[in-house]
Amino acid sequence: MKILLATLAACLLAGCGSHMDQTPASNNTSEQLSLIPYPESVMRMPGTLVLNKVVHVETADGTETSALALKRLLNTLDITRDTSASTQIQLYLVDEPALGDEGYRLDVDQQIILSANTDTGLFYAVQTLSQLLPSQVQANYELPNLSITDSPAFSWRGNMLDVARSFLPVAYVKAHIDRMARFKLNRLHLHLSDDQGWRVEIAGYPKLTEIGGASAVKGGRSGFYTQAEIRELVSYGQARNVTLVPEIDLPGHTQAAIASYNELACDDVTNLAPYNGLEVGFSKLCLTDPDTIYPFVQDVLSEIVKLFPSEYIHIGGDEIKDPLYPEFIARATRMVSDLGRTAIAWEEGSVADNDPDVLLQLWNDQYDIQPALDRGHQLILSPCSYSYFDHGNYQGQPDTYDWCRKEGVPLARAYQLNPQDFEQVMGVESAMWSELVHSDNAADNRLWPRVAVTAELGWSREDDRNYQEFLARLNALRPMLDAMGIEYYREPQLGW
Ligand code: TNX
Repeated sequence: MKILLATLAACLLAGCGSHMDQTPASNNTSEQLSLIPYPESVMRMPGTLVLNKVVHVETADGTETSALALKRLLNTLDITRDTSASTQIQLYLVDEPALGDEGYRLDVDQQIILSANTDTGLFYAVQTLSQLLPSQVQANYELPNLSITDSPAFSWRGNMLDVARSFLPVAYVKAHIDRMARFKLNRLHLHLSDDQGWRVEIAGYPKLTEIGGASAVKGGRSGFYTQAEIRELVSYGQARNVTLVPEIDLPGHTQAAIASYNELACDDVTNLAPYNGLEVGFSKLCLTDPDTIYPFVQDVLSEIVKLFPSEYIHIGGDEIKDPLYPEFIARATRMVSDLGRTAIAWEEGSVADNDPDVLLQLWNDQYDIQPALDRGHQLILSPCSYSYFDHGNYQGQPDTYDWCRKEGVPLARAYQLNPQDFEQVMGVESAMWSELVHSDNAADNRLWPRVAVTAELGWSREDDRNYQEFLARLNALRPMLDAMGIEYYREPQLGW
């Protein structure tokens, strides 16, 4: 119905000849636009718009983020702005409930018209436009006449960087935010603490970064983000509609905190040293000493919410066995809600008595999450055999894990995750753990091109997804990845 109405509207706007080619997303490969994620509805009209190097841009009030994104796009293509130019690019705020908070329409005809209910929607229209245009400066640009109406399947379209095992510098995180935004991803989950390192400055506990920030997994990078750097990253993300979601992993995976403040461990714990190994599941805050650990957790979370405006704060909760674990998780998730936010916990946290608005992040394919669904929890899907990008791009890739799937997680496998098979889904998130990923180039290799899969799973509907077409579109976007400086894995299925 929506498509029909859109067709009618486009007929009225464009004049409706028998030659009008309404191309549904998935049945005509040669006609597909090279877009990832693939939009909800694409109509191609005959003809093209030739975009000279001068355009007239008109923006409405309240479109600052998208207008800035458009400006950056035009700058990279050497397109200048002049109010007397014949080609116009217009950014409109409209009131069309069907587009939701993030949807948009992009019409290319005599002019280029971007419409959305929100600045965010317009930002995504600009990203679509950027994928339709080449990545390199040309003498002029040609766009097919079209009308795209688009909105995401899921509100949570995420990627996780483990900066705790091996640190990633501010410049890398910024580049990653830019790359995510190009694919309409909107949640960057930062795994900020683990056994091997503590990566965020906490003013009340300076040793967390003096000691905990100085260690890393063997061969990896140490370091931490100052609070000023975190603020800088948060606002960099805001300007690109990427929310930074902090994770402080509790109460396990805490050796770096324990090495910094020994009193966080129980008295009988003898290993209080910084850790640079690969084991998981050996450290924990002393759950029988609530007077010590809860004030610490409270103070840290209080500072975290001041730094990160994200509605959701991740408290970890993975891989620990302790009789007091459920009580800890319930207290920690409640602390987050008392701070005015909502907690996320890894799937194991579902054993605790949490409020049903707590989000659960599923990571073991086989985990029985049904009881938590029955209590009303929503899920972030990160099942490891599809979404763990520390696993190989191919079986046996050096410096990759294969504990979850011995064949690794090739591009095709990642694409097979069908979020629509699950219930109560907030969205999808791929994860790059960094025990074995120690440099920017290695991170690029593990993340790309697989993150493009996450983008399509999070945005496009099941009917609009087709792996062969995805490959063709991704291949066409290779120059864009190159222009962004991505040292991607040269995937043989793409002929790279
Ligand atoms: C499991 S997934 C972990 C991480 C490791 C990862 C390696 C999860 C919540 N915990 O601590 O880094 O496996 O693939």
